[in-house]
Amino acid sequence: MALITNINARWILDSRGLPTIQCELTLDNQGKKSTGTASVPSGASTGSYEALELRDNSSNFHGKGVDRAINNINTNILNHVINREFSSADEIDKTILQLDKSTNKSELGANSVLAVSMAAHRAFAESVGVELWQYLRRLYFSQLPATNQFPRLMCNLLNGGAHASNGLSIQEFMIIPNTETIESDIQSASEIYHNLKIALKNDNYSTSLGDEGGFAPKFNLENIIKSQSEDTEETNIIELNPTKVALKYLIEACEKSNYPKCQLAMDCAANEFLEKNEENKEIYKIDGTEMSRSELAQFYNQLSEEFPIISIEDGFAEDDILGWEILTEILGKKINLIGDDLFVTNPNRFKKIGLHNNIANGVLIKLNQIGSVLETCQMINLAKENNYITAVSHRSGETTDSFISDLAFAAQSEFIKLGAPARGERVAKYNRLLEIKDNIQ
Ligand code: 2PG
Ligand code: MG
Repeated sequence: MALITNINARWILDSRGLPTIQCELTLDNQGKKSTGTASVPSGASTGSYEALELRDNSSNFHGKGVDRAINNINTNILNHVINREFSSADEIDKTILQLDKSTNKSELGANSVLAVSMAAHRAFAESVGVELWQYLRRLYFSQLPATNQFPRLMCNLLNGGAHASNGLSIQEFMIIPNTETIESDIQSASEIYHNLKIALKNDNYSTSLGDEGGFAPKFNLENIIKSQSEDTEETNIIELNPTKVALKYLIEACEKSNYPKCQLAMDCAANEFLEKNEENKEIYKIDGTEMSRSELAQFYNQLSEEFPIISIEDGFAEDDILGWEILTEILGKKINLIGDDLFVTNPNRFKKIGLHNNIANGVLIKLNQIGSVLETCQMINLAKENNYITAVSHRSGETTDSFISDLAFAAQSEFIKLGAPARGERVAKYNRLLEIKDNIQ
């Protein structure tokens, strides 16, 4: 049993220069003090079914202040748990979850609850003298076979959608390294990233970065059409789609770096390019081309035949069950179809939307979509029980907190999605995986 002796939250800046919450929680275990510190991330392309991120909506920080959320921690939450004894961190989560009677944590804010929850898990790990991943594994994943398998990396090297202003409709173009060890996977990601930079520079594209540290070039459709039409008489707009150009740059960088086995993935974040056309009909508009549901599914199918794509996330919008059914029918047995905005790490939504309709075959796992470590781990276990793969993920707005690396390893998640191997808030996650590897050797 350990007594909570202090909780303190403050604002810090995240990777987009916006405020987020950092929280410290101190436990006293028979005189031994342990403090856990944690910071919460924040999304840009958020699904509408995510738990509520409480912002002040006042004149501070363009409305993005977190004073109300911090106040909820330093008063409401603190008053309920201070000087109380707990046997484990999930007990703290259960107590705090009872304080918010809403269905989406709109009373306390998912950012408030999560900050305390993550800090509590770190403090408990410290208090029993184990690494965070060991603590999480014991508490939530003890039923899993004891292996030290690392998750495969999803490294976002080209940014588009809501994470850049380059006009690319697809949000994330990722590589999935395919070497023997976590160290060489990370090394390959770094080498490919740098070869990609050289290739973009050589072709006079910008090497400025998007929100997740990947490059954000503006592929100019007119130039592409011009250069292709010199070789061929006919020009097929789909053939010339900038999405394909992006994938081509990725695969060429893999080959150039001598990693021909490296695989690819995309997060389409399709909510962002679902539009109403002139007839008020919903269509998907990718890089200027309007597509119906079945055209879009065929487009993905074609891409996955042309490129070594093994995973597509949010290929259809969060409410487009029919689109997801078509996609699952066409590609569900061949590649990973991951639901992010679709499932929002929410066990109830996963059951209602995923299991009920038998759509997708993977779940993206984001701590702040549901707002507590306990519920996140419940979601991971539910996915595993139903043979859905999991990908533990960062957010586009991040801090140097590397909790997701411990979580992905503890849960033996098939994948971890962690941005480009560049910029402090992204490399913190890569480097924590290296640290874990070193510790278990
Ligand atoms: C996503 C995430 C992370 P955001 O859509 O998967 O890559 O982006 O945090 O902006 O929702
Ligand atoms: Mg996503």
